[in-house]
Amino acid sequence: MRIANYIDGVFVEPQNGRYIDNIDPSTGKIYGEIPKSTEADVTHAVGSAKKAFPSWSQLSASKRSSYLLKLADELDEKLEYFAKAESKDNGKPLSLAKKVDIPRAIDNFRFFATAILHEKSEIHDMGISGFNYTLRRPLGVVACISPWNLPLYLFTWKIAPALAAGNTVVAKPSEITPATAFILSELIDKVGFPKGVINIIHGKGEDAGQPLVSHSDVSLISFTGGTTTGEKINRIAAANFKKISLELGGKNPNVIFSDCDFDKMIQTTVRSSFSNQGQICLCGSRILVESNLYTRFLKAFIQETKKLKIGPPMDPKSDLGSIVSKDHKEKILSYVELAKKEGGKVEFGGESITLEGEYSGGFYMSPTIISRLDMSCRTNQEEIFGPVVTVMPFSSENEAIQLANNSRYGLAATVWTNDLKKAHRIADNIAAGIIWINSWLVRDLRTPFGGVKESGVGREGGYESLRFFTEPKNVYVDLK
Ligand code: TXE
Repeated sequence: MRIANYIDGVFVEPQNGRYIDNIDPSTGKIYGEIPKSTEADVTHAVGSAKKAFPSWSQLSASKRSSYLLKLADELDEKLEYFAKAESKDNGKPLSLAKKVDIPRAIDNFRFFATAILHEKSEIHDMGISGFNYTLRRPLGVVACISPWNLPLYLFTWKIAPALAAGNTVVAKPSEITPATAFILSELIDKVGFPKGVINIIHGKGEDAGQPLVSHSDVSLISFTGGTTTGEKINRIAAANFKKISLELGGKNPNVIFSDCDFDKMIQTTVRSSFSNQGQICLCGSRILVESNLYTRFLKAFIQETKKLKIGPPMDPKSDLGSIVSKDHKEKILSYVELAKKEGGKVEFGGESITLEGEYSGGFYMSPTIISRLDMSCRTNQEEIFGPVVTVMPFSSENEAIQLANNSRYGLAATVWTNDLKKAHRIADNIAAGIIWINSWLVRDLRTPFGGVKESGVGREGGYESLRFFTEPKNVYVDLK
């Protein structure tokens, strides 16, 4: 697969003619080429988005909606094809891509395509003296930068509301997983979006992402990725007064009380720990268990984790596929070594796994459970972003809250208890943007999504997204 940039409605090579290898993580082999775009390509893309902005922003909401709905229908028809491409590019089980990633990308388009049909303006009435009305207008050219863990899911989570609100877009998917954004650009072309409304640039963060977020004609940045990258981008945005939303890392607590529904909790905790090989910013990586349940929990959790099958992503029997890249697998395994040095006990897993035959060069590892660490160690403070969890006991509600909040991150948390009052109390006291009580990863696209502390700035989702991708303008009319 030779990937091309999509700029001004045309598939183009990077101007320097250079490419980087695209690696299939399930085999470790090169299977395609990705443009190594630079500032010249970004300038071209931003210029085309700028040219397209006046007419796109002036189209009626229903016209913009119909383009997005057509795109959703096209994607729906090719769900299987996109799921296979996602699984090959990322290493995630095909079953997950079919059930979660691609359906959610379709939903993103449908949700925002229809949400804009119901938008209305606000009026603040001042009686007989006058009134205010508030217009919400698109900003212009916006930059959408997405990561590799949920490639099309997060790419569309940004471009759908940006386009629906009337902005034109330059989007950069992760260079580690560019395939589905590329084949989406083929569908965008087929649907016939006006030229320049959506431009997709491929390449590395420093070569293509940085010039994009720095460009003076880009007025808004929506970014999901690592906290260090987010900090760098935030500095650029601040110096240039750009509107910004940052969805960054997490080190989410999963707080389990002994009065919970044990079977449901165990099944869900296995998923919240190891889905997508633990490479979801919402995974619960610090498991806190009430001490009177600790031994029973650990035994059952290990028993259920043992049942997970690690295998080729395309195999329907695989629960875990491969880690996204060699570098990332090495990073995860280095944290397992660190955990041992910090006094942790590997209760299960912690190993690199080599499959047979054509998959022998793939990046596989076992789901890993570590105990006996305290909250202050690096293993419990730094985002590992892999199939590695720690398990710790707590003896009171207050201690659970303290441990949960002992983190520089604050994205999500899960609470397991059948005591309704306690559940609400804990939800209120944990510093995080998203709390699930007796569940995990239930997503309603209308709800605000994002984190506190080093997990990010701002919220996206539902009307939060439509507000983020527009600028309010208040107009006062004097009647006196
Ligand atoms: O992410 P990066 P990486 C975490 C996770 C992971 C770590 C690093 O802990 O180990 O981040 O992952 C683009 N200007 N998460 O290195 O670099 C880049 O090309 C503009 C959590 O893969 O943040 C890609 O498109 N753009 C996370 C995107 O930023 C830049 C998901 C994300 O890449 C850039 C992924 C720059 N200077 C990783 N540098 C989550 N919260 O979901 C890079 N990029």
